[in-house]
Amino acid sequence: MCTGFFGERGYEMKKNIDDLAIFGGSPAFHEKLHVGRPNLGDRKRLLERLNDMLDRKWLSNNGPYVQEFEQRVSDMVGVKHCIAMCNGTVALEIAIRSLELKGEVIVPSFTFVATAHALQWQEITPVFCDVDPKTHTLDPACIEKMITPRTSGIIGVHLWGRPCNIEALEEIAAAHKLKLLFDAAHGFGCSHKNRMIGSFGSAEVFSFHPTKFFNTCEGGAIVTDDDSLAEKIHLMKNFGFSGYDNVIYVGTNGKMNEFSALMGLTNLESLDTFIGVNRENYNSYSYGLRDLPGVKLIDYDHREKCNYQYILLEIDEAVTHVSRDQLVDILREENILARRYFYPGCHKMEPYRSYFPQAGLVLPVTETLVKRVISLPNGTAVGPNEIGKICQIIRETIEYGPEIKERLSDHVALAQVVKYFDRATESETPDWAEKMLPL
Ligand code: T4K
Repeated sequence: MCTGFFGERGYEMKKNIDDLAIFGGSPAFHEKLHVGRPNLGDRKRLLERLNDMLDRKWLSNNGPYVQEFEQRVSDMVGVKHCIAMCNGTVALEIAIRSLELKGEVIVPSFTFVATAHALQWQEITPVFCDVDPKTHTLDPACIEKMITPRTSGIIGVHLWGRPCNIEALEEIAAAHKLKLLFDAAHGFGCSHKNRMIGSFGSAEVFSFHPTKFFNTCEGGAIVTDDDSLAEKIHLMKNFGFSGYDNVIYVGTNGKMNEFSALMGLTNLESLDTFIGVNRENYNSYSYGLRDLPGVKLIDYDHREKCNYQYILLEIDEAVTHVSRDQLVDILREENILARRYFYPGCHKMEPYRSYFPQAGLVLPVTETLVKRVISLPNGTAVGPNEIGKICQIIRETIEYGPEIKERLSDHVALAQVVKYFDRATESETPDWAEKMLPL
């Protein structure tokens, strides 16, 4: 037993390993700390706008708040067109369709499954390509190997808000006459070489889901500088209507409603505050986890604009002894609901797992990352106190890694025995259980 656990470092809550909630201690937090708690702007302004909307009785279909929101976003990103949508997934589907992608499209597997589904939904094959181990975005060196005569485009994902290797992707797309689209679901408020994300490729797609650093309740947008593409997208997101009774295109219902737009306008007014809080939180995590062997905190390029939304760790089990999954279990028991974004990788999800059972062979970096990455709480719902405690639990867990790992395997064995007895009709302890348990 190690007596110095937590107590010596100024936190009263844990004195030894037994005090970890996973071994029966009280959780470090009474309330659950979520990854992806929504950031909310000024409530008074929100309610004023809501009342205005109710008085006006204009709730959807290109209302005044949607128009104002689109103008604000396109000004901020520095593009000619922003077409607001009901969510990021539908925005991706419409962007893909408006660009006339077909056959095969190259995408990372290390992304939220919506990137792949938006293609498959339209019977376009997502061809999974590996990512760069440093940036976690498409590895240009791998893309060329995946191009076939059926390839029509590339979708780069600015994962965690860190830009893809945009110049390399542009070069490959131009050389092979492929369309280039970016899934910028994480990239709102971020820049690349002092140009805002949203202004690259043929078009880019944002998500404004509550788990994003900026939200419109549900929502998304396509941003582009291409006038004819924008016109097509406007038609597609509104059933193909070009004026009353005149349908000139096949379309769907991708419209953003007025409530989402007014929520967006209100949250835009607090954007700098949200970024400031995220940056402070990132610095607190950086300090709390400094020099911790086997634990790497995500790097952001501080010279660029950045939303600092994802507090991502890579856990090298060979050094930490405790695995990523064990760490997630430990934290969850403490009411820190860490997430394994984006486990297990799209290629391991259906239907892709059945379509491409061998895909993992060409995705060695993805396969490693999905086993290492852990996402921690961020945003206005946490501050330095919570982060201090979270870091301390991680630090001590890793410092006492071998001992905790051993205890956890006893724990698993105990759970197996309990399960066995639950099922067994006889009350005898099985031989294997007697050998495994320190009873
Ligand atoms: N491309 C990429 C790269 C994406 O990451 C996403 C979405 C998309 C495309 C598609 O955009 P959208 O169609 O979603 O606009 C979440 C989100 O559902 C998803 O939007 C997001 N990416 C993905 C990264 O995360 P889950 O399964 O993790 O969500 P959930 O419900 O577990 O929520 C996470 C945590 O947030 C929970 O612990 C509770 C908290 N939460 C969540 C909501 C919705 C709240 O506190 N309040 C809330 O209202 O997928």
